[in-house]
Amino acid sequence: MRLSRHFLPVLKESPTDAQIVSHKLMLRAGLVRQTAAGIYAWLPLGLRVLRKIEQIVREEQDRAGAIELLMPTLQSADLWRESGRYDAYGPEMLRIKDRHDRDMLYGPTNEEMITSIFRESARSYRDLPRTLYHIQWKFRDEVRPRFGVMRGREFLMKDAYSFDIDEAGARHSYNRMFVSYLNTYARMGLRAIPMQADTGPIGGDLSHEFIVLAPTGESDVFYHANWETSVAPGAVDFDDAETLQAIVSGAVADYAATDEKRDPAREAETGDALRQSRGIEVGHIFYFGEKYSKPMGLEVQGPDGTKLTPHMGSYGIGVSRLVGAIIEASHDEAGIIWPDSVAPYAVGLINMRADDASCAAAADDLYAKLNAAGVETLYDDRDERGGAKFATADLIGLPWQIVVGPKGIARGVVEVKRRATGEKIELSIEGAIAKVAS
Ligand code: P5A
Repeated sequence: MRLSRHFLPVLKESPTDAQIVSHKLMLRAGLVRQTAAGIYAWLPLGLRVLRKIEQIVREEQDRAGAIELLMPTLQSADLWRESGRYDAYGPEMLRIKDRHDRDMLYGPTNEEMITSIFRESARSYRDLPRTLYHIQWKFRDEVRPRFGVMRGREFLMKDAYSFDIDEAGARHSYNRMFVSYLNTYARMGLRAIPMQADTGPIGGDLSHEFIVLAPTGESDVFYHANWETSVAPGAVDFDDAETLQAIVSGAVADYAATDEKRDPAREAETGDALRQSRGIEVGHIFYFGEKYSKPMGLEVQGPDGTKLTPHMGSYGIGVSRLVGAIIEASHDEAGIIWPDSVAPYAVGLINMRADDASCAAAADDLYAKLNAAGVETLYDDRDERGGAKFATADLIGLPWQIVVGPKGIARGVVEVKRRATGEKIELSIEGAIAKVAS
């Protein structure tokens, strides 16, 4: 994409209404614009990042055996009356009336809707286990929407729902998602620590939050120092219950909890390895058994002919919040530093001298070659000073910068800079393409 024809409204000044660095950078780099309190439009660059994150989440859900569908954002209040949550949910629920005066709502989550969909077609234990998910916008009328997309009112969530024949099956599904989450965040360059957590309005007695450590995070957290060096489990056998149990109980044994669940006994056990920090909740998983299936009358025929009520869990990832969380975890004074896996483009190609014919021809040629090699490139072909182009490139944080200047071109070389380290090397055109494509 040529920057001269793109829509990338960057801001020179730091916006005063933004308090935390990720929010400031998202506005400055032209990723989002607020359209109402806690509601954001995704501009082209931000949308590309959102889509990359969404795709990683999707691939890892698919790998964990979950099946994608898409449910609507608007829901009927009657569904929520079946579970008893319509009144219980409180003022965070955006309640709407249609022209026939029927009560509707903009979904804050989908436990009721998925239970009713599953109820219509699941007949026997052979229809279990199943985990279904979608990636869809949610609305929660937060009292204090703040920090940009971190705590929005409208936000994008991946929510998955598992249906199992009994509690043991449901715990297995829970564990499988647990492991899959660690891999999902690792692919985005994040270390997310699973922590025992409260279940709030979703319910149930088993729940973990996934927390990215950041000084600007909204949660107070406690964890074992081991989590600072732990790595994602990688490819594990999801169907081996023992392996899964070892990973999940290992995580819990290594002690991590949000503030509400802080336990003095565990603290004594952890000793001087106890760490306190602030963190961003990028995911939350729940096991709640029959909490929705029972009142909503979801039943299937068991192997012995008697009816059984499936045990359920739900699993959320804050897809739009992750954009902010990744920036909190990866930036410097000059701007964002995107991990390769979620970067809006892999390369920022900079023509230092738009007024120099040989420079422009070389940059055009390199741009064509990068495209042909399948490298996602943002080509800064604007009629601007080199300095302004460098500042924009650092601000928007593409992993690689390739700089085409008159002196280099005379010698047949360009400069390749790695945004994360600042390391610069001179390479031939072919060498530069090979470097960024690898
Ligand atoms: C799990 C999936 C649920 O809603 N029902 C379906 C369960 N869990 S949750 O913890 O309430 O939300 C899941 C994740 O969504 C993100 N999130 C938000 N992101 C941005 N702005 C908000 N206001 C917001 N609220 C929740 C979080 O990442 C959370 O972990």
